[in-house]
Amino acid sequence: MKKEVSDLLRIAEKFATNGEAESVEPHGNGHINDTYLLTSHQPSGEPCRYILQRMNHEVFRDPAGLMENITGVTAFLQKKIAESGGDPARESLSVVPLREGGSYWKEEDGTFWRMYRFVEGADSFDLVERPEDFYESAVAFGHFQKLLEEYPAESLHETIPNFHNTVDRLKNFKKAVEADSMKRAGEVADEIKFVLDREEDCYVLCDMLASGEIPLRVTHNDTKLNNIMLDHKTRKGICVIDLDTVMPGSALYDYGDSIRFGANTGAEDEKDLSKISCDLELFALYTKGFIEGCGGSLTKKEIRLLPMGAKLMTLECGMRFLTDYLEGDHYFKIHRPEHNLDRCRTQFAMVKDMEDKWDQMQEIVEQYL
Ligand code: ADP
Ligand code: GN1
Ligand code: MG
Repeated sequence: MKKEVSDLLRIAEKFATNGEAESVEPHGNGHINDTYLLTSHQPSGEPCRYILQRMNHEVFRDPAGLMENITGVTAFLQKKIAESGGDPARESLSVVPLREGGSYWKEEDGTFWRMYRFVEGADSFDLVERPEDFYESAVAFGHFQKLLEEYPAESLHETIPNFHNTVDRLKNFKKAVEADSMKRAGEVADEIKFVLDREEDCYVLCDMLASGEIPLRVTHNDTKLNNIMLDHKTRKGICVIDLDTVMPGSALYDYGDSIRFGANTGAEDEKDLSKISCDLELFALYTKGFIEGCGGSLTKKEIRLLPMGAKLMTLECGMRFLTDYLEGDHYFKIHRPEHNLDRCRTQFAMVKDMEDKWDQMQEIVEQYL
């Protein structure tokens, strides 16, 4: 479903950009949407940049509901940021509307498109280059959640039902093993066993949310490092992006997913598993930043459960990569044949390392109780 540049420019023209769209090229390393950088020139000659995205409507079944969430959340954030003296145009995503009105464009071929203003003077990272960056991302993700504390959760569409319901993910994983549609289960027997040996863990957060022991909050749910823009000058987390999964969830999801990705000493798709481990210094830095960013809103129970959040988000993500591999790689974008299997293996190696370091992880979080 790849589009020609001429088509992309034609689609871009539907949106209320400044000036005429001039060039468009693929951008970023997201696994879900097709992302392009669009440059236009204003009459003054000044370039102006935008993000043009094809929303993955196989993953997000209700693009209209998704965009309603995003326009609602960004408007809410912009108001809050302005009230506290910040710059709403840089510190929040801004949706560029269609010239004819509306927040997204539906092509005749059934694809869905949207546009954001490009957050200038900032970068997103696929690996932690400097520990301070990881700390700043934690402050920003924590603060993001704090800002959304009063957002009317009931108005949010559930863009992917049961997104971080680990029990439901386990059920789907077992179905994929059972069906074995690609005849791949035999070669990944060790990975399947890894999950089944940890079946009980999958219930921990779901049960606590159901019993009210930990609160349901409005959370981001996809807090990997490349979903935050760090300011070039200040290196602060200036803007949280990729708001497709903002939904009711647990603070432990946001915390855990960041640790899963950013505290790993290797890349998410590293083939050499000896490079994979949970860096405890990064773990401690992120913990400090996230608790600070949340501004006192985390309960003691949540703080105590932070290591469990990290472990479960990592196990869940590995299970999702493995499920996709067993089902024939339909969900996550892959760039080589066993990409999802490689990704699954790094996640499980990270889980194993966290289990070995469990007491130290617990000690790190306990100083905040
Ligand atoms: P996906 O859901 O596929 O991960 P994202 O919305 O995260 O898509 O976009 C992919 C990448 O594009 C991001 O990691 C980031 O580098 C870049 N990006 C997205 N939105 C913006 C924006 N408004 N300004 C600058 N860069 C952006
Ligand atoms: C996807 O969209 P992106 O690339 O930021 C996925 C996350 C996974 C992540 C693994 C909507 O995130 O849940 O944790 O890949 N997003 C969706 O890298 O499924
Ligand atoms: Mg992303």
